[in-house]
Amino acid sequence: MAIETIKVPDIGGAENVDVIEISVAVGDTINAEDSIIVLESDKASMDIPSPVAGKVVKLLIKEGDQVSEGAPILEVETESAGASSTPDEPAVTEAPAPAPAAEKAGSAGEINVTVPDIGGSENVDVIEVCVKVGQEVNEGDSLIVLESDKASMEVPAPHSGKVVSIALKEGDKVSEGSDVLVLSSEAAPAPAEKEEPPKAAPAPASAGGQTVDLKVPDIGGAEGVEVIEVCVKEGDEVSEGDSIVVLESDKASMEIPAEASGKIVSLSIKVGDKVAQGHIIGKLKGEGAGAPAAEAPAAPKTEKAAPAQAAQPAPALQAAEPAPTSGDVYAGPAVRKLARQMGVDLAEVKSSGPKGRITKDDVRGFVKGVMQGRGKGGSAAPAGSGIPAIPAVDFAQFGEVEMVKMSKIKKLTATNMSRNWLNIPHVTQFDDVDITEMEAFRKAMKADAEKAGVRLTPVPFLLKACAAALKAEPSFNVSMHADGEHIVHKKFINIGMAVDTPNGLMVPVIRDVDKKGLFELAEEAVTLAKKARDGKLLPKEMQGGCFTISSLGAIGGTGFTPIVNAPEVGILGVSRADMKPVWNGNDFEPRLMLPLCLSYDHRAINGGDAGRFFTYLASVLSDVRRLLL
Ligand code: CAO
Repeated sequence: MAIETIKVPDIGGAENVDVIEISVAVGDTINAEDSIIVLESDKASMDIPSPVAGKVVKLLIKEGDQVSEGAPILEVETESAGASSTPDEPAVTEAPAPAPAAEKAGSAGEINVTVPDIGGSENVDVIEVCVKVGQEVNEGDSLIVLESDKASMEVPAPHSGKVVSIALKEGDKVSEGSDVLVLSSEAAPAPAEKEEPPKAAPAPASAGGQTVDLKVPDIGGAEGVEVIEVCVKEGDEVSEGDSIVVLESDKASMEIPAEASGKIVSLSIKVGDKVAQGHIIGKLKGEGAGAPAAEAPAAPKTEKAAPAQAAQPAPALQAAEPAPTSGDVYAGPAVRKLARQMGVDLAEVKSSGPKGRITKDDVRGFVKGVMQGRGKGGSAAPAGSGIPAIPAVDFAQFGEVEMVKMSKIKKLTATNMSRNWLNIPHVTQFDDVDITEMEAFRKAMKADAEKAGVRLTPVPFLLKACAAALKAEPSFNVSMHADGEHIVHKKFINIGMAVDTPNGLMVPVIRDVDKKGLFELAEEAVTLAKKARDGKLLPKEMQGGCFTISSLGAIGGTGFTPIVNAPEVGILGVSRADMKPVWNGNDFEPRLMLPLCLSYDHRAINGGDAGRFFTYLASVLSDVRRLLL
């Protein structure tokens, strides 16, 4: 056992760098290369990895401290005195520049593409293979994506050609020189001349009181790069190095810093513009008097570039990150990796770190929030669904308002409706069904029904007809299994009936509809509807439905699009029957037409099934004698 003091490694000469996150606590067991703290300069944020494995016994700094190379960070109890506490190699290195994949001559017309210089990183994970054998690629197309614990980077094709074979797969570990793939090319170039990392554009360190153009510096030859954020506005005072705009290509995002201190006189680009090297961003009036100062390098910094080489842009970084929907996403590599592992879009995460930086805890908190929100309900779309929330409005500003608390049932209905609407790809089909004969029969049977103590409305007929259609077209009597891989076919026919109650919508379920007569169904429908309105339904009386009928016939309307009552896959909406002139081949005849709308879950049911179900249902309602067949 030995106690090692871990110190801040070479961080590119940066001094008094803020400690913005301590990633470990006393008592934690850490592995070599685990991130222990996050530092942030004005140019970059960087995870400092532990050079040794062991148990953290003492923290020697706290968040908010400022540190330079050599500052003690923490003490680790290790198995034995081993690695130097201040590694020779800088612990934080710049992620590699976007050098195209290296290439070696293979057989005639074929080039063996290898991993280029990736900043000395070794055994870097291949997290994505972007091409397939046989695929034509253009020079610069991404071949693979690599990810170390410090950065993710795309390896672009060194020239155009066809992928002949691929030498690696996702999950492999590679270093500089590892074989990537073989590329055939009619004009295979001579062995690659490795591209130099893009040079910083010369720029005046001070404009010396003069008005100078702010230009996009050398951004590695990238063209048509999108401006995703303009960080300043006209009249702003900026210091040399302050970010003016953020650019994002499909391979990297990079901040363009001010080349000198001064005042922004004008801006000539806006978010969404596409730019390339030399594009004029705006004009800057320099501080003080005098001629422009001597040329000094100024270059974009990437979000992940470590200060050790921050003056060199590395636009190949970040490609594997989920593309932020906002240029404001501000997070270190370890946080980005965690977010990617958890499938979190950082643009949706609320930051709590200094200067709006997203921390690991923010990502974890976001995931926790999403998980806790699941099943809890609420009428809004779940966090993380990507659906923007409906903004809160103070309606009192427009006139008098009254706040009424939603009943439990209304809240539950809101949750279920949102869930079903968002989860189910709905299709709604409409038809007008001739129920002239059915209505005549119903009226004829009314007296008998009353003698039997029941009220015969159209609903029992609809129940009976739907049961027959579910039997004839069993594709509607199913549910999607939660595993997403099975369909559950039901051998029973229970039908739910939407009931409008003062407390909200309730759906009691009538069991074994296919085995019951019209009077029995009428009686049960009335009893359950009354129980629903009196708030006396038992949970079991609302469970086990295979299909739902939502009748607005007594209320009115000519059609609507009912929402499927998951896990059922179909619902019949019934509107008000009306006398309509129907062409019988010779004349228009007055017929009682019932407008029906059938919504179904298109994951489980296809249009053909729905057409057959609906046609059968219509035939039964048009001629109820068919129910006897
Ligand atoms: N067209 C014309 N008249 C109709 C009709 C239709 N489609 N459906 C019912 N009627 C008539 C009935 O025949 C009855 O008249 P008679 O007494 O002369 O026979 C009258 O309207 C009243 O019927 P009812 O509402 O008492 O009974 P019902 O069986 O038609 O409906 C129930 C029962 C529980 C379905 C209904 O009361 C109800 O709550 N409907 C609302 C359902 C709902 O809210 N759906 C929307 C859910 S999604 O938001």
